[in-house]
Amino acid sequence: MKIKTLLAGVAMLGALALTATGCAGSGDKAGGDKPITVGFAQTGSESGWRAANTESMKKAFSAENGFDLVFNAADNKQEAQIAAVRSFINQGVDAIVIAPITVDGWDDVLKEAKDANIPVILEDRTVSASPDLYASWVGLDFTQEGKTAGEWVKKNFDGKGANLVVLEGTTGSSAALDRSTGFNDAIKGTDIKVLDSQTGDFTRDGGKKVMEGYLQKYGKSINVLFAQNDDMGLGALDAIKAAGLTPGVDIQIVTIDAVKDGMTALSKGEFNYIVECNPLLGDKAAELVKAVLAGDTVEKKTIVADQSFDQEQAAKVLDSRPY
Ligand code: GZL
Repeated sequence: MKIKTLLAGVAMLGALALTATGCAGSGDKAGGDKPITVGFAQTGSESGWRAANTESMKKAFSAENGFDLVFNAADNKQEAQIAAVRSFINQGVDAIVIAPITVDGWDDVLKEAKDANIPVILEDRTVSASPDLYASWVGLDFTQEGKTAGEWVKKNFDGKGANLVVLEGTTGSSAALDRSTGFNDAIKGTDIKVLDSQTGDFTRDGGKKVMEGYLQKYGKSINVLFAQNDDMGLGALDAIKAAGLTPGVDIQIVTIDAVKDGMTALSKGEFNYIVECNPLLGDKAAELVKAVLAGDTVEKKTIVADQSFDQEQAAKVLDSRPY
């Protein structure tokens, strides 16, 4: 990797060379007493998952851990997020962390960061830009999450002529794209009919509005809902109850995330199955920033493990859940 090669070469030339190449601070910043300034471009505050992820990142990039965090939440708009990254570059931060709202559109600003010799770490979602443009990514296996949800639907509904509706996440996000891929692969070849699939943008309000439309159009013919995050599923609960139907019984619900409110709904029998998506990525992201600034070789990808829960398991673990 360019930065590492540069540092390795310069290290042999001694301190003077370090100053000459502008890497002088890099080594100090990783281990010295000067705080590491990190610009973090968060998607926004669209869901309970995002709140837990933001809390994890702020705790990890704290002053006592040697960081000076510049935080920006982009209100789920990619153009605002790219503008935030550009402002971090102009501020001359030591490193940038991004939770990219969508996969496309990152090449130019990532090139600008590279040209400014500011390493970028991705957390949570991924991008389509070349891996040469960022130092590392830490996140989850969204395809597997979708597959696990699909396997539960197949196990419980194949052979029954069931009708399914889907609440997709933010259009163009790797989380929504990959969950759809994994889910659709899992139900391929079954007699489960997908009546409709629209985005609720990972929000409760979005989930409620789209579910209201589904209920008007398909009514009681809907047997199962796959919501690509808990928050859209929680919004759909309101619509299902307002239609006089019993969630978890008339319409069975599988979601992804396993945040507190989702696990509560699952333990109460309103949801039927949840696939976890671990938001606690801050410590690993902070470890990667320090390693990259120290010139260490880092893994290009780190995938954090997930688990899944049925109603009985949720009731058992609810009080001990970390988020
Ligand atoms: C997944 C994350 C998704 C969550 C949603 O890692 O990107 O975004 O599943 C959140 O709850 O809005």
